[in-house]
Amino acid sequence: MPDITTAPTPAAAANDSALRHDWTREEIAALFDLPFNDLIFRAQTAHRRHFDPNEVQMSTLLSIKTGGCPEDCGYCSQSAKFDTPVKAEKLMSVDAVLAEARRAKQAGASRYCMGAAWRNPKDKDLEKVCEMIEGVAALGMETCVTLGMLTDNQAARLKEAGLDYYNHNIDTSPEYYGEVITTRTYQDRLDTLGSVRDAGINICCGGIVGMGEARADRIGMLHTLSNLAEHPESVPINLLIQTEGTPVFGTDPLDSFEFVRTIAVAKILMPASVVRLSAGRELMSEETQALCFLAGAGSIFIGPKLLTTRNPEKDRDETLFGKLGIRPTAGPDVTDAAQQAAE
Ligand code: SAM
Ligand code: DTB
Ligand code: SF4
Repeated sequence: MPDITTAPTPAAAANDSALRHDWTREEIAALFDLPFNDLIFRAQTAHRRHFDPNEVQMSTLLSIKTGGCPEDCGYCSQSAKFDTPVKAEKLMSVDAVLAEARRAKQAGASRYCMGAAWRNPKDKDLEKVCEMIEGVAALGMETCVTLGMLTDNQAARLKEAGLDYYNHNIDTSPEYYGEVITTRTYQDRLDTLGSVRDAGINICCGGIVGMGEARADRIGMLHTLSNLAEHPESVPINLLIQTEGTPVFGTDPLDSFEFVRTIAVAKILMPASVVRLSAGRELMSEETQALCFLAGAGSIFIGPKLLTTRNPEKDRDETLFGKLGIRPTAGPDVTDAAQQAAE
């Protein structure tokens, strides 16, 4: 029997509490290579230093402007470059968005995330999005938007409207990026993240796995994220949802344990960040999702739809959370008067 007080794993786990921004690819590769139990133990230990392990933050997504996007992201159902079942629609009205947000709040979401299929927002459209942000915040929910690339001024305008989080993903490693997207560069994405950070908005930034990339690319993606000057507050790890007509359609599915490993490594590298078990839960077993929570996933999307694809139904999620004893993280408080005015 090994002496567990001197075995390398608990000692290594003790060192995982400090926030580092100088991870090397070799160190990240070594984490991916750990025996599964050692990796999950370290990730869960790191998670418990910063979070209640039985709480999961719950957000709901809405596509406020669907389809017709000029970008060519090879995974996306909303690109105008591919023939997919998703048809282009106009930007939704503020009232319609707020009606959906109220429903999401009643269903238990504490954050409302609004996504638009734009390369970048026009200033006129940004004003409408600002009204949506103000309306959602007045309901007592946190706000998140993902609108494509931003200028410094646009980021400052969103901050002024009270935006809590901006989602903008690097998607994959710098090396694999060009295989998936050609219409904007990795540096474009980092520049937008810089504008969001400078404006004082929390960053939600992660990527997609299961697009045919190698483990080296998952390492490269997490290397970029963990070596940012400040870690993103939220790190969504999306499992590719395959849509017919997109270039990545037909890619071999990623092994579930490799997905769980990606969550665990993200948690060890960025222990104070909330790692989001993002797209792909609809395709996962209860057991895989439970392993993701054990690996340190601290947030999910709830509600039957993501942007254009399905997410697990409420009943299925409630059954799972009941079996696991998972509680939703509480949302922001607003005064009763402000809330009544918004309802
Ligand atoms: N148009 C904006 C942009 O790309 O910056 C915002 C919306 S976009 C749909 C937000 C993110 O969703 C993408 O960066 C990508 O990481 C993720 N995503 C999109 N389609 C996906 C899919 N089929 N499977 C998994 N994740 C996906
Ligand atoms: C993120 O990283 N994942 C979400 C959110 N940010 C905007 C989007 C997932 C989209 C899944 C495919 C769809 O529904 O179209
Ligand atoms: Fe457009 Fe965003 Fe889809 Fe890329 S991921 S095609 S930018 S909607």
